[in-house]
Amino acid sequence: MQLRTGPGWIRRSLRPERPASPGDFPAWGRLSEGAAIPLADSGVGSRNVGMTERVPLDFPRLRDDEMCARAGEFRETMAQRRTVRDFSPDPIPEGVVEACLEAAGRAPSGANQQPWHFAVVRDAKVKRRIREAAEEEEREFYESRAPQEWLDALAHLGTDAEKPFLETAPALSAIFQKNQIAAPSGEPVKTYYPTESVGIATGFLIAALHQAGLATLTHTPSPKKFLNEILGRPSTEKPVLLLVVGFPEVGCEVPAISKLPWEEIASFH
Ligand code: IYR
Repeated sequence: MQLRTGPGWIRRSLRPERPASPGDFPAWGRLSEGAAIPLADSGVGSRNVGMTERVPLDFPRLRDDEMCARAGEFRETMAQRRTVRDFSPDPIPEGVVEACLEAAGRAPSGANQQPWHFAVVRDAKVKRRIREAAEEEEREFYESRAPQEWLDALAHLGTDAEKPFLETAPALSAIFQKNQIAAPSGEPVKTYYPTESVGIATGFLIAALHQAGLATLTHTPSPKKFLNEILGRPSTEKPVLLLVVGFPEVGCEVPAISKLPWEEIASFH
């Protein structure tokens, strides 16, 4: 049984509640043969208070060859990911973004505080307001705020203050970082490693959207406080970035950039 102990806080009773099999309880899904994972807010992963119950870990141990195959397949999938700036207005099938957000919400976080909020915008009028506010910031950035060194570093991307994709793309996800959350008493408590946690969850989200067949752009107008106002988010939440989500425009081109070989980004000790 779940006990609500305060706004957004859930405490699990100490009696384990595992379903007999994944099919017996719709909130549980199959990760792979024999591995049941809780998908919805079943208490596992929510904001527990105090020491929680322990449950056995479902961890399917793969054969060595399958591990290699899967690692290679994921590498190929991720190698296909490109940041897109020209979006088609094609709508995203129902449920895709929602499932990807659920995947993002499975990211690890400091003290499992899950210090993130993803505000998804699909309404044309709200997208327009965001575009107008973002372009105002961007004009200042490109005309005066950005040092020449920064503009030089960006030159190869061909970006400017015009952000039509903020209206063309079918969805935007504004990602907010919570530097504090409410304790069961209602008192604000500090979150730990919120920047790292939100970065990891954002990575999960980008990977999930990509493997679901969607393109993204990590857009970072600066400053972004206008997002709190337009989306009605509290001032305690820091807007981190705007993820633009959709399909590339037909004939979309991307800069011919390359990624460093893995030998250059990793070392073994
Ligand atoms: N926010 C600006 C500038 C910009 C900054 C970085 I760092 C980029 O990788 C790309 C663009 C813009 O969105 O145009």
